Amino acid sequence: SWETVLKEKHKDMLHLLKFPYNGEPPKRLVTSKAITPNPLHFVRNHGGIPIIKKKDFTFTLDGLVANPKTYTLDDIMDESRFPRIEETVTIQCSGTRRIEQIALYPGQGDEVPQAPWAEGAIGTATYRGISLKKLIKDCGGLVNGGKHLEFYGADTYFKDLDVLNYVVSVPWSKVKANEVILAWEMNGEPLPAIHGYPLRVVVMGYIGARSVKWLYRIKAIETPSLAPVQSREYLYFNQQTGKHNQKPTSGIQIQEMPVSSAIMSPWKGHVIIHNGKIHCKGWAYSGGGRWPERIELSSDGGFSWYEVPHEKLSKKGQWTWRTWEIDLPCDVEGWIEIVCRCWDNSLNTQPLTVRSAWNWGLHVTSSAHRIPVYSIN
Ligand code: MTE
Ligand code: MO
Repeated sequence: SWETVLKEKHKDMLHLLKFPYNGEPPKRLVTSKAITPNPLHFVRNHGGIPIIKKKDFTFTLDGLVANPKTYTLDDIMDESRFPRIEETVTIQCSGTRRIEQIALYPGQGDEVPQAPWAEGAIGTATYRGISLKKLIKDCGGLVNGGKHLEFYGADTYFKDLDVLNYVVSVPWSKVKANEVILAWEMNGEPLPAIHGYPLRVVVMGYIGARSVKWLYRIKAIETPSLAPVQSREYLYFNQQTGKHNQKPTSGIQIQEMPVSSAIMSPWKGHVIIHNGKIHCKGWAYSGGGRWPERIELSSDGGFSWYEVPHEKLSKKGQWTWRTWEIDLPCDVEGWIEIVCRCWDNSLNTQPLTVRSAWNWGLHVTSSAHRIPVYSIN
């Protein structure tokens, strides 16, 4: 599986964890393109990387559907049965920018839970596949109270003392809206093994955790999945919940990410020589089909804000991030704090401090991004 990492990923990927493999692109490359090249797309795994041959692959749709069926990849790709769709989608892990919450974590140093993601646990690709809705129809539709679709990944991981497959679910309403794709192609290439070859789910506008890789089964069920990834991980707790009183019922299942953004250049601690302007670049994203409408930067810690000019924003898309650049006016010397915040098309914006969004589990670090830098003249 390490060979797969070396073969498929860019040589400068930051390997956060070797097993299960978790990696993100280095800061200077996160926003080098509005569509992330495959070798630079972040990778989030809970277990190993299954190597599945196309000829050995079958996939079953069962549970609360009228006629459960098993398909080969050729069946799924048969254009006379299922129209193909192509969609550019940003996948963001709800752990993105977790390092900023870790910095405030009381157990820092000894037991930091979860992967220490920086700003690169987000990537954008054009996926080709079919709408899951068509496949449900092909199986005669949902019956007997079927309301959620549970996805099974072929990889396994340890949870407590059990060996489990990766399993999560999404509600039927999401599938019905044609916002769930079964994809075999990523940016014009077959899915890389590390991203789920031969078939993965892509759920538009939901956190990455719902986009199951190495898909081998979909089961129609009545309630959200009871599997641990859905019911015990990826929960958003409140400020009163900690290690002593954590229970799944006190967390909200994270589905759509709120609006967020990140400054990818300059870097924290950089020493800059500026003559009134600092060149900055980064990304902004909002979940649930909302998109970044306005991005603002401050060079004085958030007292005055400048809007990124529209021509410096990448194209708007319902399911995608926007990358941006700005020559940020700066009349501060010495200690400078660059801050970025985004407004989405529903006029949601970001909390101003990490502390105000801090939560047990260290998910959804969506506060305005703050980069302290220094200037010399
Ligand atoms: N699918 C399987 N089978 N196993 C996994 O561990 N991780 C999920 C999701 N799908 C995962 C999975 C999580 S938490 C994220 S953020 C995305 O995959 C990341 O997708 P990527 O690795 O293609 O970037
Ligand atoms: Mo994730």
